[in-house]
Amino acid sequence: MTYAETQTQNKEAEQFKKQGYFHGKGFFSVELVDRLKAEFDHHFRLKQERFRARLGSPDNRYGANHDIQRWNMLLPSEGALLTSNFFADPAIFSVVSGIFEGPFSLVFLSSDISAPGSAFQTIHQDGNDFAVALNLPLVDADEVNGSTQIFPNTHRTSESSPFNTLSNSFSDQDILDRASTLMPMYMNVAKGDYTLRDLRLIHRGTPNNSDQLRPYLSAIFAPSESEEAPTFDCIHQALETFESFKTVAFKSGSIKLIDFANTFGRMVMLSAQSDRVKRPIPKHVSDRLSEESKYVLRFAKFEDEILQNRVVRTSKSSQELYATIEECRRDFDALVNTH
Ligand SMILES: O=C(O)CCC(=O)C(=O)O
Ligand SMILES: [Fe+2]
Repeated sequence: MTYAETQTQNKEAEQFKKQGYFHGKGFFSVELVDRLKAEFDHHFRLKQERFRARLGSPDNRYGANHDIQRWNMLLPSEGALLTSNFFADPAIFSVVSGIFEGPFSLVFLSSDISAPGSAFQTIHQDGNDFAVALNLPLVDADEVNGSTQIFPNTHRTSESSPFNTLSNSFSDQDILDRASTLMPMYMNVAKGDYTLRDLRLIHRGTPNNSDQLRPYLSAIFAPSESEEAPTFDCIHQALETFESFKTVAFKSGSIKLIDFANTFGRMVMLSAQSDRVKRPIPKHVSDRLSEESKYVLRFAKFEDEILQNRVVRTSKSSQELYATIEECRRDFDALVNTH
């Protein structure tokens, strides 16, 4: 990379730090996006069939697995969705590295799909903790099919506070109060664009009034506090618990239980620092990953032992996760009993 290019990417990171987002326009080729979409569509159809076979047609108020007519789907560990290395494209990686200024990892390689009939979401932050979402829209998105609405600058605690990566403590009500004095902006995107968004930035999904799905690929990067992780046995137990919560929650149709289950799943993957434990990365796939991709995926499970053994799996990390599983099981049972 030339010096001039480094400077440009630092500007992108600076813009992100100031505004809480960055919009890269016309970055990926439309051919690549169409190829990713063809694979995505195939996997999403299978996901919906699996969902219905296991849990019945989603007759909860959401009609989907995440929110009203909104789906989340983790991407598979195969095909162009992984081997295109889109999530760690060198130029994007350089911007993301400039934002983190320290170690980070790819915790979720997922997607946000709003289906026709989705509604305005409650205005929210995705969490109080700093993390970065890379979105790659698979279709053009605007006010008709529901691009995401954001409230610029709200990832910082106030207009005058500088960017930092500390967690904030805004409650749901604080977020609504803060947003009520500000103007949101539709982040309209075209195929080939990408966006980066601070997960603390206040935002919401908007209605999809078209007759087509509006899928965004989303890669979520989080700071890596250490290079240690729980054992795979422990993570598997946590993921089994997640599956059992989902079965109970979706069969009950209770939004409270569904939200609890989904939040638990996110927490497990965050503590594992990877969603690629039940989806190990085959050798023929990892052989096609770039150095940047291998770096961000270092907490994933790999068939290739050298790649897999880069992080230390300790009993201390496992014990913390086991304790959380127990606590959440008790909370979940209590919630079930009140229904
Ligand atoms: O898909 C979108 O436009 C935003 C969805 C979102 O913010 C969420 O589900 O947390
Ligand atoms: Fe969100």
